[in-house]
Amino acid sequence: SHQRLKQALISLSDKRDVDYLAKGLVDLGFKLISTGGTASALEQAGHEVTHVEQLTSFPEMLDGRVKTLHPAVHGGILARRDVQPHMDALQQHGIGSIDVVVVNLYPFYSTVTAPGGTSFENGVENIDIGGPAMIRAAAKNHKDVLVVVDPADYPALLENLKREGDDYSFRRRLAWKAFQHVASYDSAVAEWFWKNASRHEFPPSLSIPLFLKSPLRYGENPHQRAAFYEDKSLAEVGAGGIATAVQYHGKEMSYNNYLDGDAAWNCVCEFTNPTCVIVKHTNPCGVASVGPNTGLLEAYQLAVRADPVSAFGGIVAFNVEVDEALAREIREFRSPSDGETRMFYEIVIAPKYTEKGLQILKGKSKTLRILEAQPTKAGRRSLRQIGGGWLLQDSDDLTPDDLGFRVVTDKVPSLELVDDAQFAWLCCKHVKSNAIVVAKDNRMLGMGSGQPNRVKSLQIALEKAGEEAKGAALASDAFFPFAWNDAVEDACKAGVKVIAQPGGSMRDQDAIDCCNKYGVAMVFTEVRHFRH
Ligand code: 93A
Repeated sequence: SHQRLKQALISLSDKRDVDYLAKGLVDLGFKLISTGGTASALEQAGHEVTHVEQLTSFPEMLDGRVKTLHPAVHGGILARRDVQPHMDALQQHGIGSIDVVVVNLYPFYSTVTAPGGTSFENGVENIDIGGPAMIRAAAKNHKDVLVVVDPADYPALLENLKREGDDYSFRRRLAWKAFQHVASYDSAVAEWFWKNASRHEFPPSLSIPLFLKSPLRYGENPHQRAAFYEDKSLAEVGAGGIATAVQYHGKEMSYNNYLDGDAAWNCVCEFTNPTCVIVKHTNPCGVASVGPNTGLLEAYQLAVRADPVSAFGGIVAFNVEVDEALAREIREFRSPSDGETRMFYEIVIAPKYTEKGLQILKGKSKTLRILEAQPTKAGRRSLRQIGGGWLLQDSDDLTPDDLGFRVVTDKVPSLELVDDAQFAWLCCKHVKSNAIVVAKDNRMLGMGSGQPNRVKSLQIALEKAGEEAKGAALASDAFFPFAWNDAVEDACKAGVKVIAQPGGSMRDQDAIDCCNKYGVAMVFTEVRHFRH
């Protein structure tokens, strides 16, 4: 709607679709202004370009650190068209106004996350200063300037410019995207500096660069809207995990799939032996490890057997490659409950698949989601929202190797039983409190989760383990406040041979006395694994 010559400033690191953009702008009567590399690209595509240096009468200097940081650029962007003194000032200094700003920033992310890494100096050089300054200036003056930071918005920009009359809401939306873009960018820079300068300081930096990965169909329930954001600062440390998994097959991942998939994957990554974990509603309901001489096939079967009813519709995760034989077993295995129904799963996750294995799994069903993920690294932060704020904690990274399993009873457990107790303890860590796990020979026999009452969790776990509880190990995520006629005595009566718990209750002695009476071993870990 302006009579004067319209100008667009284009300065891009990601030069995708620049020719399309330039053509569209030129057709609409725009004059193009551009920086070094972008100007060359435009000229090569046959467009006429004003170089920023012509505008500023100043050369690009300091190895390009100062290119567009100049009043001839920023005055042209920031001047308010409806304020006469602003326009007079532009006139006085011979500055033309800039109506469209298209900028994307130095690729800081891909540089600092490049495989093989990069030097600190090179990371610093890739921090864009002039680009964000232009984006912020244009977004601030969005009433008069259209600002685009995403090539996906080029068509909408051109459409909008073509249309008669001004769409103020479009301008505002672009401004929002622009500030969001710069904020994420600066968060990434801040995170990276924190990691390089003071990663051991606590509390840590919380400038998390979140990027929308995909909208989700819905949240935990269909009436809740939902979306999935990726924390790109994690890519830097190669954190792995479910967010960066590759999906080979199946229906699109849902909100609950991500939650449950995360739980299954984090749990299975804990184990060093070949292991299968089956998760239902974020709780492992089947876990089995096998030694190097037994096939993973057996781990899978044992994991299902721990609780076939819960495993149905669950998430199956492996920490080693899924081959043809295993894939066939997953496809064909019938529920041990009735020996007939084929098992149904939401997701299979593994670090790798053989070609044949993948092909066979794809044949199980159209919907089965097949994911390949990289091991989740320790040292993550756990963040949870509460009303009015966020709670931060380190992720719970302790493993049985970090703990002493101190024997406190007359009965000393055999080495084999200590192994069972450690296995049960490791499973327990991934079960919602109050958590009780019964295990033997590297497999979970039963678990009780999420009960507000420890006795109830214990009863559920023992019930699931059934007769197999006899001679097994039992782990509790926290201490037993009572023993006699309570959880400890129930466990002893069920025939477990060793109980692992943190200890620390006022009535620890009752628990010990009770175990002594029944000839059961008890070990204290002195560490608890609440998971609320
Ligand atoms: O080095 S800068 O921080 N200083 C500047 O003045 C400046 N102006 C534009 N970075 C600057 N830019 C960035 O250069 C843009 O954000 C864009 O990413 C890139 C485009 O450079 P070229 O056109 O030379 O490829």
